[in-house]
Amino acid sequence: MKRAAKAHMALVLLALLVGMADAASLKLRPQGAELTRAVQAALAALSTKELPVTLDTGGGPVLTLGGGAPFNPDVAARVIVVNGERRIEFNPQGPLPLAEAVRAELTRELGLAAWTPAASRTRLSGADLNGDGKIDLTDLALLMNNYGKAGTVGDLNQDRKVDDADLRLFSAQYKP
Ligand SMILES: [Ca+2]
Ligand SMILES: [Ca+2]
Repeated sequence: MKRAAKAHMALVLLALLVGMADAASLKLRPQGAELTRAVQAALAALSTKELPVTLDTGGGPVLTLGGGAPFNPDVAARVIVVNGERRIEFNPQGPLPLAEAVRAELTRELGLAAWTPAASRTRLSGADLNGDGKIDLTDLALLMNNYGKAGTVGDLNQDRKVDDADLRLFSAQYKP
């Protein structure tokens, strides 16, 4: 049997299993209630049942509404580095509503193709193993090649081995 056919069969079998919900947590440190709400609303718009996207304020860039220096009135936000710490400052009088500015900046920060659940799943689930922006049978073939091995390619849950748990995570993200 060809590898793709074998992979496809594995997937069909897996589809019968209950998909294990994964989650992506993003390290961001929004300051203040208004900005925190805007960030949480933005992440909620990325979330799906298969891949909830949650906020982890234990690290990552600091997000502030306003900054230490005056803004160019044309910019919605700017990224600066203070003492080695990355800060994203949003212009309170900027050209975009805060919710839009947050989405635009985080789209760039996270390297998303768009602020959509599909783009977030591709970028954040770890299932796009070859990094080509699609989750497809090529990725499943890579996973199957490493199945049963210790390694990182195909290790979606990062426990340093590639096994059924990773295959279940993959199948939860794969939308043919
Ligand atoms: Ca891929
Ligand atoms: Ca694993």
